[in-house]
Amino acid sequence: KDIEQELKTLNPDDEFYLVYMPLVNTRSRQIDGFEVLIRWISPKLGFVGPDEFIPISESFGLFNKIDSWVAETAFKSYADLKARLGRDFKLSINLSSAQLNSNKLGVDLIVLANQYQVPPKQIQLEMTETLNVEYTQETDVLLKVLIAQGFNIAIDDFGTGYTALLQLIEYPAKMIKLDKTFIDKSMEEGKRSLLAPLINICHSQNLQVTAEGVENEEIAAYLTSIGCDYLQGYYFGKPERLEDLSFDHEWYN
Ligand code: G
Ligand code: G
Ligand code: MN
Ligand code: NA
Repeated sequence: KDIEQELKTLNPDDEFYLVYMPLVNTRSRQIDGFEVLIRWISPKLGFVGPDEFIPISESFGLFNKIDSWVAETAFKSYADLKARLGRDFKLSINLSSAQLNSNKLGVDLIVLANQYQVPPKQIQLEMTETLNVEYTQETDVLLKVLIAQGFNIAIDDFGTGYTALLQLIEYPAKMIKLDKTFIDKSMEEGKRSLLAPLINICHSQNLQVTAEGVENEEIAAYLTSIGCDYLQGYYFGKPERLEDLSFDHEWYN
């Protein structure tokens, strides 16, 4: 109730901010991009996590505002981040499933990418619960328009129960992101044999694979050995505000 009220009235620039989490390419062991995550500190409620406020914002139709703010703020930072990094990189943003039936989102993304001169091919759009929600004609059109513009679609949180393998293959995505809980389970003795075939199936369908929640070198090395394409996790970097990202690590060369 309070969350809803605060979300309705806040000025996003005052209360939201973004944190950036590195995406590491397993072949080069270099940073190839960042996933952008939203954070909210409310003067009244304190820190509220996205796990809590995103579902609420969706149920009250406030998500358009939040997604557009995230996209705009992330795209605005692209040129600066590219200059600091010294090369091009991918920006990955999470989209709310609640919006995937509206073409407002598509228009916003295209306009904003153009306005801030971010090539859509450098942008990855992560979608989760969508796969749960009905895949409507509108969703299909929206995704095809975005893909035609060059945007990349990723399926987020695979392994948490929402996505079936068949849906995965039919979805027009280029990337699948394996959730931390799924990676952790698959690393247990006796279960390791599950991961490599899954990665092979993805590759056979032209899907690249990102593993999330990588916390140490052992897991990183193992995932690399079975063909995982990208790694993400605290081992390579926690989500940090732009000004707190430090580029002196070996994976930033
Ligand atoms: O970053 P954290 O682990 O607290 O994120 C919790 C959940 O909220 C994750 O599922 C994440 O994908 C989602 N999330 C974080 N930032 C955003 C955002 O900017 N937009 C959307 N739609 N979801 C986000
Ligand atoms: O749903 P999504 O994968 O977008 O959520 C990303 C969230 O997962 C981040 O907010 C982050 O807090 C959490 N996360 C990412 N990497 C790690 C990790 O290596 N360890 C732990 N414990 N949490 C992680
Ligand atoms: Mn994500
Ligand atoms: Na997510």
